[in-house]
Amino acid sequence: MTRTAPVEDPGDAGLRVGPPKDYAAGIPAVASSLSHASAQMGVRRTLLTLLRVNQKEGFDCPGCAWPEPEHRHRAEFCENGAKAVAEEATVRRVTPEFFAEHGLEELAGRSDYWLGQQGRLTSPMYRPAGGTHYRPITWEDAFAVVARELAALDGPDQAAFYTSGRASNEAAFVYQLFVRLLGTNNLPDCSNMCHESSGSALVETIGIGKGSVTLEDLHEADLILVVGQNPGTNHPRMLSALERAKQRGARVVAVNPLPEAGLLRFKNPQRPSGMLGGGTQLADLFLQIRLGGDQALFQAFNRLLLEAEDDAPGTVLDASFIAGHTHGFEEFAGLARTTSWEDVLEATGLSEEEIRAAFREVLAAEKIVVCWAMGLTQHRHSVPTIREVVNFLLLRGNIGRPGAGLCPVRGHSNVQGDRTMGIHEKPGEDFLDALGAEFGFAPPRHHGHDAVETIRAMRDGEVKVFVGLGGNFVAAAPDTEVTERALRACRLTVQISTKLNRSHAVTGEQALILPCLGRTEADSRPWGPQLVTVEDSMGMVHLSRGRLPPASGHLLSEVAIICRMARAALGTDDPRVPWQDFEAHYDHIRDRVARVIPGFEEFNARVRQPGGFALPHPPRDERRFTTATGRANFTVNPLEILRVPEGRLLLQTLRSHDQYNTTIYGLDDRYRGIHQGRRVLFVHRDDLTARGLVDGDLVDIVSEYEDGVERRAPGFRTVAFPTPRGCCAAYFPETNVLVPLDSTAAVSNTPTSKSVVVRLEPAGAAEPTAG
Ligand SMILES: Nc1nc2c(c(=O)[nH]1)N[C@H]1C(S)=C(S)[C@@H](COP(=O)(O)OP(=O)(O)OC[C@H]3O[C@@H](n4cnc5c(=O)[nH]c(N)nc54)[C@H](O)[C@@H]3O)O[C@H]1N2
Ligand SMILES: Nc1nc2c(c(=O)[nH]1)N[C@H]1C(S)=C(S)[C@@H](COP(=O)(O)OP(=O)(O)OC[C@H]3O[C@@H](n4cnc5c(=O)[nH]c(N)nc54)[C@H](O)[C@@H]3O)O[C@H]1N2
Ligand SMILES: [Mo]
Repeated sequence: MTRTAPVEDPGDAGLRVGPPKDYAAGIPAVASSLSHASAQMGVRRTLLTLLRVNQKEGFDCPGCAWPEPEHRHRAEFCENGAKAVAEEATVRRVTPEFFAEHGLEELAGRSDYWLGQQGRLTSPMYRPAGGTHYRPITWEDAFAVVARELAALDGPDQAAFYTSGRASNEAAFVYQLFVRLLGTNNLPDCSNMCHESSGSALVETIGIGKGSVTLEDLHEADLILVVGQNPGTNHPRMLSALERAKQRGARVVAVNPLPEAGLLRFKNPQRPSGMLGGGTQLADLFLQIRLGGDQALFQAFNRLLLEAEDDAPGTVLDASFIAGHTHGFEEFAGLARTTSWEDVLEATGLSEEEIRAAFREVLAAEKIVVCWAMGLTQHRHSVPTIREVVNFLLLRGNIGRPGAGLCPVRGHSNVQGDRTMGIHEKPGEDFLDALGAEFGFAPPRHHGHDAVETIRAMRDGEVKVFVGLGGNFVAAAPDTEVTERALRACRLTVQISTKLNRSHAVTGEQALILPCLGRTEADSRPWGPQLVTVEDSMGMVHLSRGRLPPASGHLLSEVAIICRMARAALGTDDPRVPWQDFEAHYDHIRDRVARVIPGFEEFNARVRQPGGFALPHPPRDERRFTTATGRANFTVNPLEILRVPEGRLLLQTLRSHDQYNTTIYGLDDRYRGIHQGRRVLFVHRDDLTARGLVDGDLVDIVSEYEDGVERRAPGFRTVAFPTPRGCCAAYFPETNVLVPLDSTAAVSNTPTSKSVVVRLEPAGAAEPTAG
């Protein structure tokens, strides 16, 4: 197979900035997905592959966790799903010769874009201590290295096992089993940096950390609030659901600091008329809120609801729901009534009239759904903010009835399933009891490290072996310099991956790359082709079956890699787990899942029914709340206002249209008018002027934090942009260097990637730093 790798890092030399778009999708989206896919796969492979995405006999789209509609269009994929597939089904290859040619030091100096463009990993590779290059290793020897280094630890808590949300249910289940048999709960995962705040707030208030709506609920809603989310780029298929709801008369209110194209208007590429016409106007109202202002906004709504009820008793709140199903109303209402407009206007940056206009939509709606993503979860006060969203829905009984509810929109395609399978550093007692009983062992009960705690532990020499089941921990984690130092301090780092990324270049003393099959590829085992399962954002479990021939004859499935690693580490004569049966036929794994995890009874049979099956969700299904009080909990959350010192800005780090987290597909961000560059900083024109800057100036972004450390991201081009005054935005992972490790959300410990206090300096003003 020939490698057609791009020769050089293109850098930002060709950066062009145009006006932002006010609509998403349409013909440019179809054209973009096909051209990107053809460049990676060729035309024939593109068509054959894309036709299988999310079809009943095909594979689950590795793009995002948005659920499949029941009646699928022949092309139920979107521009960004197509790019995610092309990225995996590419014909480019990273071979042992590649690693002989490119040493670790060189790789560490390459951009994420360049690394990803090299193609699929093909063979297991090993970097011995002190080695400058990776060299080939057999699978058997690779597992022996892992076993040796695990055995050399003082205890199992000196190892950490990361999971990224693409791992299948089957891989996740055997992975956590292996880790707990070793004796640790050190299972950090991408959730810790993503929707952990949602899980924390929801478990406490409704008893389950998952959203309470189905796709049908969205279609039936009267009002959908889309808060802190950019679906046009990150969940494009959600736009079809919003469009459908609108056709039934729903109203949509978007709450976002940025006028994101997909929130404003949508041209549906699945329908010919949608490609050409003006498209559907999606948002009826757009609240351009300050970063971190959402807690105040929902508190204002809650106060207005209580007042409206006072004015017309018995007509606004759902008194019987509140009395019959909730706890803590009086205490909550007491504080809510004292919410001050002055605080609300300061925190949100909105006018009272704008908030009252949105409130009229709220009052007019019988059934309300609130959707949210990273704009709500990655702030210091994210958990109180989401609790306030729950209060808002509880007041009118908008949880557990059709057309209404909570809709945290998940990121990775199986991140929710991985948590269901036990990927959790703080597992529940019931889960551990069931796991221990099934496999005849005593699982560790003490909590393990989450992502941020894992970085600290590696930095401090307390964790010495790091294993990553997918993902790109080095680039996804905050405080890049600290994280890189932490990983370099390990004895061994192991990455189970499909594609080359920064985590292969920044390694421990020894490092292993274990290349695995992707979703699109056929997983042939002695007992026939294997299927895996995933759970979408709305708790539907279904099959995924790859068809393409594997990228290389040396690849193993994730399940096979974990089972063999477990056998090597725990001993081949360990009778507790039939790792070889598990690896040979995944039905054996599913049989065990069925016995350990509630809701998976008859797993093998039910998941083979068309469309799979829905997991139970007590609040949604029967208005049952498995909280400490046995009811849905109203909560009291003192308002937090993010105040920024004089002359500073609040920076949010977000995704461009041409990336999947740390995977950079290309250098355009079409909807925001950016072409051929990524080091851009979106700032309000008046904030530029106030600093003596103009659009196009080159600046360093310097983050300031209470630890006194100054973190610097050099060389960003300013772009005058319609963002609220005092707020700015730039892409991750380039700006992760600015997010302080210790700056995390209360309760969930999620890095505050959406509120970093920064100042701007003319580029190059500071002394150059080493590295
Ligand atoms: N194509 C593509 N799809 C993806 C991904 C990808 O990288 N590429 N990533 C996947 C993953 S893992 C995830 S978690 C999701 C992420 O999906 P999103 O959460 O949509 O991703 P972000 O780019 O982080 O965008 C955050 C949005 O919230 C807004 N925002 C920021 N701060 C605030 C705030 O304080 N209040 C409000 N109201 N809004 C705010 C931003 O302006 C932006 O529109 O997407 C998933 N899908
Ligand atoms: N500053 C800032 N930082 C953030 C965020 C932010 O908004 N701002 N967002 C956070 C969020 S929401 C998330 S979810 C994390 C994402 O963190 P991660 O999930 O760790 O990162 P990804 O970039 O999604 O991982 C991409 C890599 O996964 C591997 N991969 C892809 N498919 C497969 C597969 O099928 N199997 C295996 N084994 N490997 C595969 C490939 O090698 C690829 O390079 O980043 C977080 N970091
Ligand atoms: Mo995520």
